[in-house]
Amino acid sequence: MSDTPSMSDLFGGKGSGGWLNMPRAEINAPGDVDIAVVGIGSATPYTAGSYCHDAPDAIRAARSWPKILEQHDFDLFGVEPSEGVLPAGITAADFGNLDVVADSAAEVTARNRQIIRGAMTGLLDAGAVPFVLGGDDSVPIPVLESYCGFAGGPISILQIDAHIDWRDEVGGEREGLSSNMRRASEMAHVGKIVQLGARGIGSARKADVRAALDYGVAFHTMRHLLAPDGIARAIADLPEGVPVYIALDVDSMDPVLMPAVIGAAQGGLSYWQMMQIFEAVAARAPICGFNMVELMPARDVNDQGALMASRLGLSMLGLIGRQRAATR
Ligand SMILES: [Mn+2]
Repeated sequence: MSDTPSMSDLFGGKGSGGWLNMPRAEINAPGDVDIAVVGIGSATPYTAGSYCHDAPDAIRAARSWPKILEQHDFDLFGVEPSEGVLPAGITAADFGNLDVVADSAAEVTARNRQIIRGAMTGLLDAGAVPFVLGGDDSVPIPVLESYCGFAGGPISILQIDAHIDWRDEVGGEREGLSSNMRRASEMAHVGKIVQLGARGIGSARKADVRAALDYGVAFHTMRHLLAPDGIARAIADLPEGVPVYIALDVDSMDPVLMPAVIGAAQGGLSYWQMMQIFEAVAARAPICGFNMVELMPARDVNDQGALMASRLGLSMLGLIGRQRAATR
């Protein structure tokens, strides 16, 4: 650690709570919290390793000083005076990290997915909005499976990612990080899938793009998002009022802004474009879940990636909070 003062040093040291110094809670006793933050370091890593396993704690460490949620946030509220990030009466808690293991052995990953489904189902049954800090991009598969009995009915998915993740399998693994949207498309409770930000070269091949188009995915590639009204047109493809799950891969951002990724693709989203996307979704449909995956702490530079991830999460938290408050 360096001796350079941090924001935490300036504004009251390290909090004793969870991410953003939220109260901590137990996954086995969800209570009636509105927004449930859960760290899920691993689900089904490839044999190359679970390189995002420590991301939830890196995100927590980046921005968690006392009172942070009670300060005024100019990104969410401009100069409209606010009491803090969450509206009065809206609660959020950090449920810590699930007891998953960073190992690609089949029996381990099957247990990881079972643990994840158990935790998510419990939170959804309690009426909370799951807010997942991953983990690699295999984490959303068991999370999305958990919506099969969701009281809100069928869901849409908004994926924000440089990569489309439509591989049927990679090296025989069907539950891995390159297959999440393909697996989601097979779930009976998943309807419209809108995918934003595709660019560059990832694992996708001709047949994968074809399968996604055949399913009816609305693709808005990075190039299209940059066209006039590109973001508004993309979000208009989400069915209005249908609960939407937001699957965010942080490599959707430009690697200059988000260095802590394994799949860096040039020409990505900026911070304010991401804010525009978040605000447009929040105005379009109730957000029934959120995941932020693929932060790779070993690739980070001066905590820049972790700080960005924490900031993006903070914005999403505030928007979900406002949505919940408006429907009370
Ligand atoms: Mn990706």
